[in-house]
Amino acid sequence: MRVIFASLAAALLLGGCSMGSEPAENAPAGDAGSAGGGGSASISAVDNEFEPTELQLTPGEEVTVTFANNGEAVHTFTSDELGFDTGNVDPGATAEVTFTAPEEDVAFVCTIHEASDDMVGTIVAK
Ligand SMILES: [Cu+2]
Repeated sequence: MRVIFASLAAALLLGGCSMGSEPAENAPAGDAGSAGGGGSASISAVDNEFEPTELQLTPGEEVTVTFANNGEAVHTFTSDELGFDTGNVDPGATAEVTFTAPEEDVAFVCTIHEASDDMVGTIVAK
């Protein structure tokens, strides 16, 4: 009994505010095209904002995000918290970053336009 109560308490602590909206299992079942088991997503930049500004990712999943710069200025796709940074991506170029999707919402930025144009977005744990 004591063990069960301890587990419940731990689950409550870890669950935090995501309780109630968290799917028990969200494995993509029949993705015939991907061989690696990780997820993928894409995002682009224009001058000067991200499109879209939110990326919904499955927490704990290793995901490769392709970042396309569709603007005429240099942009980056960067999150210090998640440890990825495309560095400067030239107009018309793409870059990929791979990271583990976070359990909670985490911001990403363009380091060049974060301050001047509020060029930021959010990775949303779905
Ligand atoms: Cu930018």
